[in-house]
Amino acid sequence: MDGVIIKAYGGFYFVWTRDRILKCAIRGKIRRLRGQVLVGDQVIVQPVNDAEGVVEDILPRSTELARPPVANVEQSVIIFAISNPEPNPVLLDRFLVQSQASGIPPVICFNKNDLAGDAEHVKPDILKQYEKTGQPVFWVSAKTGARLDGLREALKGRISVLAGPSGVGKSSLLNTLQPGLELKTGDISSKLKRGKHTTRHVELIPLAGGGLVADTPGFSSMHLPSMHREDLAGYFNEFAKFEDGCKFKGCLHNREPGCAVKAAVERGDISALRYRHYVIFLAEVMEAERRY
Ligand SMILES: Nc1nc2c(ncn2[C@@H]2O[C@H](COP(=O)(O)OP(=O)(O)O)[C@@H](O)[C@H]2O)c(=O)[nH]1
Ligand SMILES: [Mg+2]
Ligand SMILES: [Zn+2]
Repeated sequence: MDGVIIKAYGGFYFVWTRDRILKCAIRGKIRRLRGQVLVGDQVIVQPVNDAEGVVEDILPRSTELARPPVANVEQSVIIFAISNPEPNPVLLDRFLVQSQASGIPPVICFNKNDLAGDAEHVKPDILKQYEKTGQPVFWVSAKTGARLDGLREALKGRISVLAGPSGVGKSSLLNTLQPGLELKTGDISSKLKRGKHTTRHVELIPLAGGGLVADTPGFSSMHLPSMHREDLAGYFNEFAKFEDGCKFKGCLHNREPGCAVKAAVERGDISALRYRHYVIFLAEVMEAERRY
């Protein structure tokens, strides 16, 4: 039968077969043939009893994420809180670019909407601009469980990774989606104290509604993946419909005259905030190009 590796521990692989989890050894021949085994790998298993089996083969991967190391990820869920901690839109855009550049389509989830009544906390207008980026946006509350249906639907039948800063409620969301899970959650200060020494072993969590989710600290590198300067605009989806109007082919929408993207920003058809982030990232990409 086939399954997905959801955890590696103590030399064993835990394989989810849709109705159970089998603790499996792997044939030495397969390990030699296929190299590193990753969480997310699709495998063929031979059950030896109700709880144990042997991995007979590993199927080819569709994607391979380096950090966190997970195979066959089909979607990232980029989570920010509308407040506490204050959302950082440039970091959100960085996650959006990193995910797309890794070949993984992102969805956006804004958590802690129960705090929306708290005027001093929230800057919802900034976050509302993300409704226009072409990525699905879910406004939820892990605390009250409000409006989780859309997110639950998006997770169904796929392998997803959660990404987002510490304290935005990634683990809380999974606990709410999957009662009984009881992942550790906590306040931000205690997390910072625990620091970088916590082991980052990756694990996929099977959801009752269908789907597998990795609760990870997110893309741990803040650097943009290496890319050509011309590629960056492709990760700002709402630029696409204006690009044909640029005077120069290969326009970087930066200092070129006759740029239709900049004109759209001036008219307010493209968010000025998003455009500013594009210009920041463009400088980074060009700087990296110079170094290599
Ligand atoms: N008010 C509110 N607090 C939340 C919500 N979700 C999580 N929290 C709190 O935010 C803190 C961090 O949550 P946690 O799930 O550990 O965040 P993670 O670091 O992203 O996994 C905890 O104190 C949670 O109780 C929410 O929807 N509303
Ligand atoms: Mg967590
Ligand atoms: Zn242009």
